[in-house]
Amino acid sequence: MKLYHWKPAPNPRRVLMFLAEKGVAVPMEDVGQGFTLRPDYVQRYSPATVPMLELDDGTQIGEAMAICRYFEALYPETPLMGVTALEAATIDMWERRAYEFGLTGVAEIFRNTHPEFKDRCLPVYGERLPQIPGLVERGQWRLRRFYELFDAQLEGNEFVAGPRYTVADITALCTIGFAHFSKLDIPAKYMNFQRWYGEVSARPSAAVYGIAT
Ligand SMILES: N[C@@H](CCC(=O)N[C@@H](CS)C(=O)NCC(=O)O)C(=O)O
Repeated sequence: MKLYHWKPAPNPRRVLMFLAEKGVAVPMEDVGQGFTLRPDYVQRYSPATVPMLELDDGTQIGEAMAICRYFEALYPETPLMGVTALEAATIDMWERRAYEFGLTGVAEIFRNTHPEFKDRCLPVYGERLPQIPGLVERGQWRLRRFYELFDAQLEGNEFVAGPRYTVADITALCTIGFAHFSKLDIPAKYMNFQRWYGEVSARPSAAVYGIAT
């Protein structure tokens, strides 16, 4: 198998951190080329996104959480997606909120403002998709909601989904890294979020791309 990624993009980082937490090593290839993916990769995998896991029989698994779920089933030791039905549902709920409010919020702001994505506000190849200024405002709203919601959740909870580190922490941390890159750091008033961030960014898994944020 091979895991295709793009340093330091946030979505593949979710999978790399997941594997690091599990202590699982997988062959990998960085298919980034400047601000785009390499043409040979886009041709090989038409959804044209990373991460993507290709199995030895050619099966392609895209979407970060689908790939994580595959590895969770293969390596159930050190569970990161919950064991009981309630744990699994709670972790899934918070992971999706981190993705929907946090990561998607930063992506909307980033891709609709950065000059390198002027005609690619979504990962498209072979067609133009111009930036939409209104999405910047919507992204800012999503991100404000993310900070507010997660700060409240982290009051009295050690980690995002409760007492254990899970994939919900990984998606939230990858969001913060991406937000930091875009100068959209956690507002200082969110003390619970700041406390959590200090702790999870010190874990070895946070350094998968050689960066702690
Ligand atoms: N929903 C996908 C999102 C994947 C995604 O958007 N990945 C970005 C990198 S973070 C990408 O492949 N971008 C390609 C491009 O901008 O051309 C997932 O969860 O894996």
